[in-house]
Amino acid sequence: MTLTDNDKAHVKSIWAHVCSHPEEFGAEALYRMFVAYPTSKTYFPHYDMHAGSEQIRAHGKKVVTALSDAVAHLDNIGGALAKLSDLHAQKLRVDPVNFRYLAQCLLVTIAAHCRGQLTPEILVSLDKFLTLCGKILTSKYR
Ligand code: HNI
Repeated sequence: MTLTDNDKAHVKSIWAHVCSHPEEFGAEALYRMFVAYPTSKTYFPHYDMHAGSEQIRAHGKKVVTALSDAVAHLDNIGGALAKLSDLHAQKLRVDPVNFRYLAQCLLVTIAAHCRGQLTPEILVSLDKFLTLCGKILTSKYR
């Protein structure tokens, strides 16, 4: 899967809203994932699972910041996410299905806060981008 120039422009335009509030968007998406897909919680046994907990906020910020780095390098997302790709495949060993869950919850969070800006066309491009990031983060599994 590749992003067209149109996709790249769409992703950059919507991400401008997201990256100005990384902790808020990230924490809400993570909390939504934990509630909607409880099996995803098994990777975070050490976390306080209450909405807005310090750990969820800190981790949410890290996730969105990593995605912002990918948005800044849309022509080389693999390079931008290379270290995280090693970490998730070799150390964390997260079941790939969870990347779909998180992408879904990020989309819902962005839809809830960016309403008018998230046109159907931008939604398609953003979904492609998040799917691509998930593919890259699970590409080194063996
Ligand atoms: Ni993920 C750690 C980015 C999906 C489980 N993850 C990180 C870190 C970043 C990150 C950044 C911190 C690395 C560091 O400290 O060096 N994760 C991302 C991104 C995505 C993603 C960009 C997808 C878009 N991670 C997921 C998913 C799960 C997941 C879907 C499981 C449901 N990640 C983890 C766990 C850690 C982690 C577990 C360690 C967290 C901790 O606090 O110990």
